[in-house]
Amino acid sequence: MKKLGILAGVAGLALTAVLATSSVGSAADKKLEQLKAQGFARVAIANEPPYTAVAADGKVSGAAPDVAREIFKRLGVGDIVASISEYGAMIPGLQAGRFDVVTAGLFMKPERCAAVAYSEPVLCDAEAMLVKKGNPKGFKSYEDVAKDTSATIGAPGGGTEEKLALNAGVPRERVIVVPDGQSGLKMVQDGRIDAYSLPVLSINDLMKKAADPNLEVIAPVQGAPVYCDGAAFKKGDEALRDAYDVELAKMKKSGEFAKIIEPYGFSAAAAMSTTRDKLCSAK
Ligand code: 6CS
Repeated sequence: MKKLGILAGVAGLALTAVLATSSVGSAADKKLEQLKAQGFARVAIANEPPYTAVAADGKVSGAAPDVAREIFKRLGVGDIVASISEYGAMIPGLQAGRFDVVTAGLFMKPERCAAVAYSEPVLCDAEAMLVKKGNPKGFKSYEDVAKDTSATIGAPGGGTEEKLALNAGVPRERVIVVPDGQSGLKMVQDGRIDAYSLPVLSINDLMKKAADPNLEVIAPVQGAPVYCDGAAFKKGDEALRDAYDVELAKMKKSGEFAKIIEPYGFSAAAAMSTTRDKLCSAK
């Protein structure tokens, strides 16, 4: 009788394991099936070239959405539909179910890694500042802005540069929230802010399009880390995130990942030289 009891116990465990696996499996399938049925994945972007861009005709491009579009296609999800969001509103929007994923260059940092399920790294970049020609206030770092009690710096609301400036000691009232790149450029041109900070490739894109000889780019901002983003999924959608990572890894291996992001100025090697775990545990 004892043997029978043990056998029944083992069978019970095996059945639980099968049901558990199938329920995890069905969780991934459920979300992915839902996106397949929907025909598209709703992505949050910021419209900050070359990370993300929306043309006058509504066409969405940029390195982050282009990678996402290709991966979702491989997962059987026909396309992506983008909504423009401020960086600080992306994670709350994802958690509220307004987006299926954030593909916007949302840099991985421990506090964000605690709030979302990031993919492996996609786009890496250093930080920059746009200033008047000649860098009249001699900025090299966010600390330099803090030390100059009359200096103001513009940055995206809820963005990394805003956080870096505040953490460097720039008082809240001297960190100006700027809604987009064009506004930041104009505010520097008009002398309403002394610097505007975004990642290097974003500032370079603004500079190239403005072609204004009275502006200068300070890059990289001394003391600021090189960050990498990933696609950010809602906590609970880890199985979908894992499916996304499988395709991302294949594209990194085949060279297709580099083909998409490098024309935008990003380095595939930089993204492949690090991992989500390293970036999410960075001090
Ligand atoms: O992740 C962020 O917060 C930053 N990422 C980009 C691509 N631009 C500015 C933003 O602050």
